[in-house]
Amino acid sequence: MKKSMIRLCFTAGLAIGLVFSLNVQALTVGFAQVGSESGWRTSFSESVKAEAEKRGITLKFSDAQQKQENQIKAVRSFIAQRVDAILIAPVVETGWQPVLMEAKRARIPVIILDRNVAVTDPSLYLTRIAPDFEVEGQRAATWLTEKTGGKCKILELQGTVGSSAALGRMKGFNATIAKFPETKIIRSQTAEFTRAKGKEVMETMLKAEGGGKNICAIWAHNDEMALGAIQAVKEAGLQPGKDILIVSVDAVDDALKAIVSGEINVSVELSPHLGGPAFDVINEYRAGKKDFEKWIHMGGAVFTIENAAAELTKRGAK
Ligand code: GZL
Repeated sequence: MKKSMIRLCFTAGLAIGLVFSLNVQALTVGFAQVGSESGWRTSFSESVKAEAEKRGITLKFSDAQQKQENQIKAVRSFIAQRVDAILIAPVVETGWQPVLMEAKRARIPVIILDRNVAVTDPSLYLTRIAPDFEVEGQRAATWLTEKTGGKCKILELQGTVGSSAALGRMKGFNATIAKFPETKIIRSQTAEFTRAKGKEVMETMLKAEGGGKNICAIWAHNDEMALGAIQAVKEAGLQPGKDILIVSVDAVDDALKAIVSGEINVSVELSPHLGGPAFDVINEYRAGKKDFEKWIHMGGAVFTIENAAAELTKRGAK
């Protein structure tokens, strides 16, 4: 082959490589986030933004203030702006089919992050990157039944009504305590995953239970509500973590600190670092991959007094 031909092929190859690398990097991604109701959610948002920055991705971020109609509006806006991909962290499971069909018609790939969507057509999104909420509930209940010998009266603070996080954690926790007839949830109410509502609802529950001396444990679907409940327990003259056990999920820094101080007994971790896996999927999709696992699991540890301090040091959050 003549030298000129070789040079031409080499130059062409370089040009294609350059276009590909620019194409992969020059991405614009829309992210419809739930809101900023919890420390975990804030860490999740910050992690996605930092990952986009690191990868040179233009991220269009929308905070829906926990309202699904705002999320749907944001997704429609991303479609109108012809973004390269859309990330959705759905506040509740239902109501997503129409807007996901609009994204599909616009040939814009969608990735579901964290909570789930209830749709009849799984082709409406590439994949979902999320923890297993039922396992989180099971792990919380297992710790509690082992700690109490299967005899415990529980007050439950539920997360956002209709969210797969609340539904899954409830299902997993209840299935585990069902094996222990003397372990019962005697009151259960949503506190919407927030600290303020967690305190408010727990104040009411403790009053209704004559001050709470008969209560063995509080099961909170996230740390924010647990941290609010702790304030109510203290105001009732009881010691959280001792008079009333506190079991929670998320393992945010504030909860680990509360574990170290003995005010929370256990928190089941879920990683907030969902951005990296999501951007990897988008790159793989743009490189031609079409068949993705419909659920990429994100795990976490179980933190108690035995390992919380070491985790805070590891996170540099002492
Ligand atoms: C669970 C996530 C929940 C967190 C809460 O993955 O959806 O929402 O547990 C947050 O802190 O509000």
